[in-house]
Amino acid sequence: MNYVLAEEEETQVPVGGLQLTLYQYKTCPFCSKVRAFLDYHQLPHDIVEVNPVMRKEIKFSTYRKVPILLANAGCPIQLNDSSVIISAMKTFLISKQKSLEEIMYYYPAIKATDEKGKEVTEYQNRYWLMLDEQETKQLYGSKEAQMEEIKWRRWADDWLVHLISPNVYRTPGEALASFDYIVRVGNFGPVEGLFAKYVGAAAMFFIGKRLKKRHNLQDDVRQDLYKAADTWVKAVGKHRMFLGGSEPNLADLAVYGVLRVMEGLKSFDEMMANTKIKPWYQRMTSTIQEKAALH
Ligand SMILES: N[C@@H](CCC(=O)N[C@@H](CS)C(=O)NCC(=O)O)C(=O)O
Repeated sequence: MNYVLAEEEETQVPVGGLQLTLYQYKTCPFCSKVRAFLDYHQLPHDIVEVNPVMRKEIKFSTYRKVPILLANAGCPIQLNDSSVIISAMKTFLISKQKSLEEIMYYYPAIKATDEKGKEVTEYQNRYWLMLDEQETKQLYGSKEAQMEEIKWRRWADDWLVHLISPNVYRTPGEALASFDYIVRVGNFGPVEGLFAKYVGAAAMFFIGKRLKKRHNLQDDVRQDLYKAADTWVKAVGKHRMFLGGSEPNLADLAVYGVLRVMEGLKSFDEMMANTKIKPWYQRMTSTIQEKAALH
C-alpha cells in the first residue's frame, strides 16, 4: 500500500508499507476527527465498527476506548486517543527521519486518578508534532500559526465536544432521532439495536442534562452551540478560507470532525441556520470529499 504526502507538503513521497485499521463508533466525535484527518491526508484505511455493548472487536486492547488506530508494518503498533493518533500520524507524514515506533515514544500514556478516584489515562504532548525546527517552519510558517493550531485543537476537545450530547439529546424527540441514527449506522444486533434505541434514548436524555450541569452550559444548550460556532468562525476570520490558510490545518479538521457527527439531526440544521458557520463547513466538506475521491 502506498501513501503519498498531501498536496500541502508538495512532494509525493511514498512512505508505504503501513496498513491502517481504525476501530471506531461512526457517531463518536473523536473517531470522526480521526476519519476527517485520514481522508484529508488520503491515507487509505480499513474501518472496524465496534459493537458498543460488548466491544469484542477491541478485545485485544487494554485501552478500552475508541478510536484506536492499528498501524501495521510487519508488527502492529497501536495508537490510542484521537489527538495522539492525529499528531503522531502527521509527524510521520512530515518527518523524513523517524519511524512511527520512534514517534510513539514522544506520546507516553500517564495513568492518573481523577477527582472521583477513577483511573484515567492521559497522553502527554498530544497536540504537539515531533518535528525539527526546519520542518516546523516549513509546515507553519510562524510560531503564531503553530500555537493557534494547538489552541483550537484543544478547544475542540475540551469545549466543543461537550456541547454535542446535551444538544443532540436535548428533548425526548431529539434523543430518539439521535439514537435512531446511532443504531442505523452502528454495529448493533437486531434486538440489541431496538433496546438501545429506546432505552439508550431515554438514558441519554437524562445524562445529557447531567452533562449540561457538569460542563456549566446554559439552560438553553443551543445558545452555547451557536456561540461556539460563531467563535470558531471569528477565529478563522474573514481573510482566509480555513484556520490553516488556503488549506485546512489540524484544528480545522478537528472542529469539522466534531461537528459532523450532528449531521442529519435537528441541532445541526439549527446551527447552520442560526450561525455564520455554513460557508466554512461547506468548504471543509468539499475539500475532504475531493481528497477522499482521489485515493
Ligand atoms: N480522549 C479520547 C476520548 C475517547 C472517548 O471517550 N471515546 C468514547 C466514545 S465517544 C469511548 O470509547 N468511551 C468508552 C465506551 O464507549 O465504552 C480521544 O480523544 O480519543
